[in-house]
Amino acid sequence: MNADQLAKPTIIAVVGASASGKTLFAQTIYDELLPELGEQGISIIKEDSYYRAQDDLPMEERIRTNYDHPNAFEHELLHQHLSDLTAGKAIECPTYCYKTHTRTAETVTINPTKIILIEGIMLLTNEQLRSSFDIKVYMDTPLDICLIRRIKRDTQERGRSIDSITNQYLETVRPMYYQFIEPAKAHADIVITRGGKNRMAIEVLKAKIRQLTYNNN
Ligand code: UZR
Ligand code: MG
Repeated sequence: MNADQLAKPTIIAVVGASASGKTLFAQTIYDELLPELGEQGISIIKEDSYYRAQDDLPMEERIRTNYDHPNAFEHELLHQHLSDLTAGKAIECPTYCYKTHTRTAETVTINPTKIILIEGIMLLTNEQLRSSFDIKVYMDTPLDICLIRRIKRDTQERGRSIDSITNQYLETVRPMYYQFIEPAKAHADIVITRGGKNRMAIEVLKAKIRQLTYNNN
């Protein structure tokens, strides 16, 4: 085994409000570096995949779950999975369905890689998780822009009505943002303005990832 295979991976967390551009930002970096670094070089994980399974709850109760609270996520499992990847073991990542509000039967195998990108709203609220991240990036997108994006996305991709989106927004998304997400900005190393298409921010992260990959620092 060479030094590269023994090297501890670098875990890069991308956090911020719902619909702030986390997925777009992380996915763009992943897509642009994958041809160069290969599947052993870089992987991507969503915190959303770790929303708790709710098969034991009827639909009326699943609808009432506060999905904008740290407890909605199985952070223990995510932490275990990051430890496994760090130890060089593959994981079976759950998949989550926003329409049925629970996990599907499938899992996705993720192999250990030198660079692990992970994105989600509550990643910095958990101390154990926080300490496993090497680079913490916060998407500081204004909340009104996030709301517009969320209305578009959730009607098109997550099967929601405008009424359900706006009710959820006032009841949980907005208050929980101020309670949990915005305060976690203090833990970030890098704060990104203007959302997931901020080209210079993407290039800066890509340059850092290349440096970590080729120079190991
Ligand atoms: P992102 N969410 C749902 O709407 N339904 C679910 O079953 C699980 C999650 C929403 C959640 C949160 N909130 O704001 C958002 N609500 O998904 C997080 N209400 O996902 O970071 O991709 O926007
Ligand atoms: Mg997302």
